[in-house]
Amino acid sequence: MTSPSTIPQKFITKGNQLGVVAVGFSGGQCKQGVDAAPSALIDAGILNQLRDDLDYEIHHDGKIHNYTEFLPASDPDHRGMKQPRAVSAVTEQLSKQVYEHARESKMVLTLGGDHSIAIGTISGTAKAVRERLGREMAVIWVDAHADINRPEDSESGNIHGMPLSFLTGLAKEEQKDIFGWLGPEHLISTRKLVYIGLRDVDRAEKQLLREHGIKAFSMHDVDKYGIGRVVEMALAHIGQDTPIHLSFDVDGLDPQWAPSTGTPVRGGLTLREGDFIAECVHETGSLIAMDLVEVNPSLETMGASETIRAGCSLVRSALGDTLL
Ligand SMILES: [Mn+2]
Repeated sequence: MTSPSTIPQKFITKGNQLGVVAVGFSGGQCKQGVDAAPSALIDAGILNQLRDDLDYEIHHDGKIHNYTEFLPASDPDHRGMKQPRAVSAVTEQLSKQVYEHARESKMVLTLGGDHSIAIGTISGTAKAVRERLGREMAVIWVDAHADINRPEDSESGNIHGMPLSFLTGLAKEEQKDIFGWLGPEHLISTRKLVYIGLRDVDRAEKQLLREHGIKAFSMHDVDKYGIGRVVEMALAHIGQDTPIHLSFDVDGLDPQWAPSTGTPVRGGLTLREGDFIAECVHETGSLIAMDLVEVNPSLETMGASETIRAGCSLVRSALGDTLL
């Protein structure tokens, strides 16, 4: 059984109020189906559980946003990026939605969608945190992939592999309708970014991580130190005086636990390790927002319900569910 969290919130005054944005968007990659994740997660009862078991007051417009009204008629590749104007337009809208919740000092939960949507979510919370608290926030990025390719470094051109290059300012684009809306208020520092779970990192990404001294705990580190020590080191790097945005790609988990995802990679986190990360981030009292992305219920008939259940568990854990 579950009960409301007893952890005091350090950076949000309305910690029991949860702004929810459901994003049915798959344009940051090429596989259909990841846009169906929010409704699958909601049908599985995630919002009811958060309301009934964890006592959150849910602020959700009841919609699964697919932003069709914002999609451009024509969207040719740019610097190798696929569907750049669509991803830009969608994330710009999402950024405003997340900002509106975060500005009111609520906890924010975004259900994706592919990971390109983090350009919207993180820019929205980063802006709200700057305005409301006058400080920078940190991002914990749990993922098999580093998602920090600059457009020219990407082999696939899929923007879900690039969000962190734009969010850290390592990639820039002058063209107004292709992420030109991102301003300094939307960005995060490479010093405030921490990865957990990496195991499929491109060569150019490895170089970026090294050059910029970005804190990253790969599966090698999880094997070497254990998940307890890894999370401890990740949180120590961030420090206690910094709000945290947790961006959780379900492919951070091993395909054994989350097979229904676009780019599964073997050798990942167990579901317990994933829940443990989420529980520890909640315990800090510093969590202000969470994304759950890349659940794709259409990819595996057998594994879809397993993956959805895993996703629900990660969200509950981050929002205060405990084993005891
Ligand atoms: Mn990702």
